[in-house]
Amino acid sequence: MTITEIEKDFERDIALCATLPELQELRVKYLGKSGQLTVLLKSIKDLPPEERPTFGAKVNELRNNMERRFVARTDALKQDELARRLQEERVDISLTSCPERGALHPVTQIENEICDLLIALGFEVLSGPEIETDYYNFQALNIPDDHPARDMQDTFYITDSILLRTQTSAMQARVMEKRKPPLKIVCPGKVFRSDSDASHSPVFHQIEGLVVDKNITLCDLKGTLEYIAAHLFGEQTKVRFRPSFFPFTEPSVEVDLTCCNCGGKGCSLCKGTGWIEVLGAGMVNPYVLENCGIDSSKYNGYAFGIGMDRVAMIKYGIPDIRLFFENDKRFLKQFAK
Ligand code: 2NM
Repeated sequence: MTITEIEKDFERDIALCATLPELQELRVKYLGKSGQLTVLLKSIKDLPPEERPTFGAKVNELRNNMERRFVARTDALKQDELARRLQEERVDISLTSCPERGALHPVTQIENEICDLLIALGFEVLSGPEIETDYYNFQALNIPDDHPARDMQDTFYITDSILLRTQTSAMQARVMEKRKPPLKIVCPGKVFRSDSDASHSPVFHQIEGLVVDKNITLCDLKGTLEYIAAHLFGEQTKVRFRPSFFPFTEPSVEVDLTCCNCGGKGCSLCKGTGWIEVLGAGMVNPYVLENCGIDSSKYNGYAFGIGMDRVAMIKYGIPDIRLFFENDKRFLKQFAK
């Protein structure tokens, strides 16, 4: 083969060469030990001496040119290979790099607000077990065996004497039994009752306050509730006591606040009355104190219980308590601070 023929073949071959192994084969074909160009170079000895320098120079020129072409083609194929891998092995790191930011549940926000207000008055925040004994949930709190609150319909029983607490005051009975007065405690937490509609959920959140000391009066209770009401619903909020009955308090009161929606004029939220019932309270029944080993001739106290889900419903105009327990992010997001 002549130099020109080899050069023509080489140009065609290298143009068709699409991979690095193919390129390596090509190098062997032309520049290997028995490659076409090598063979040509070896044939130099068969030429007449005067033709050798020109021939040698031409072959060398072709070989140098081939080397340059191999280098250039190798670089190009490596570039193609890199681009292909970058495309194929692409990982979208943006997918998990930015998790959504969480926020406190609206009822947790109310709980924190009320706890902070009471901590400022010197109350201690305590939590107790959600699974309680009949004794602490009912008997110690002066709820007799035949009281309607004990009915199987209202209480989730685990055994005859173990149940899901229906009120956080069960914990307060434990504390009164263990410690000596003065006591100033607040117990927030989940409570359970077998009841379900737009305003009742089988699990809801209560916060109960208890003060036991000497010479406590209903005025102390009212002052504390006015302070909480003013901070939760606004400075202008008024508090009203109506006589009521609870087994664990005597006297007992139901507590109304002026409607935070209309300011007392009357609207659909307060059903035209200007007042909304928000909590129950009273002076701790002396029987309860005695049940817990506190001398009721020396000590007395007040207690109150607030349904925090109800407070959140009133404050934010939420029509159905069950929304708090569905974990629908579209609902919960609205309360993110
Ligand atoms: C209420 C209403 C009235 C209450 C009573 C007690 C205790 F432990 F002293 F007996 N704790 N909480 C109480 C009183 C709770 O909730 C509507």
